Amino acid sequence: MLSKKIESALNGQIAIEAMSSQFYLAMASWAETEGLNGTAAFLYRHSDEERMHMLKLIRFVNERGGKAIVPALKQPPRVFKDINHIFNELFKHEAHVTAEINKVVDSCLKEKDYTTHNFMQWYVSEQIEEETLARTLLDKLALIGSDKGGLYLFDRDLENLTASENGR
Ligand code: OFO
Repeated sequence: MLSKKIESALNGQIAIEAMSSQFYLAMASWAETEGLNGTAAFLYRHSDEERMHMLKLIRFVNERGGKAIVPALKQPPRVFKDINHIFNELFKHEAHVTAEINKVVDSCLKEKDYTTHNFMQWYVSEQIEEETLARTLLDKLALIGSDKGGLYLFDRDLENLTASENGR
């Protein structure tokens, strides 16, 4: 059975995952309208993954005797400056998510809720992967600078990466 404190921490995390999904969906849609099809495919997939993170939490809260709260959705930004802006925002957002996940993990230890602590480890490893990927993409973009050919290849690489992940 979840304590009220952990239930509310997990509901907070549900809202964060929902917000992440919306945020990346807005980025995906913007990228699609800019002709960045690989970037759009990558971000649509990322948005779906965040929704999956949210669902996993909802199911866990309910299974452990709590009540999951489906959060209201905030309007994400409609316009992004360029592809660098997108990946900078994505990286910053993931770092924020990691900090929030760490807070939940910390509360689990304080409350001696080892079951939820164990469940949250999946999110901890997921964040390591996501932050590393975002950092790698930012590094690549820094190398490319304003080179149009480089950007074209970057976008195509993201298309291939997403196609291979989807085929998994
Ligand atoms: Fe990328 O954030 Fe979910 O956990």
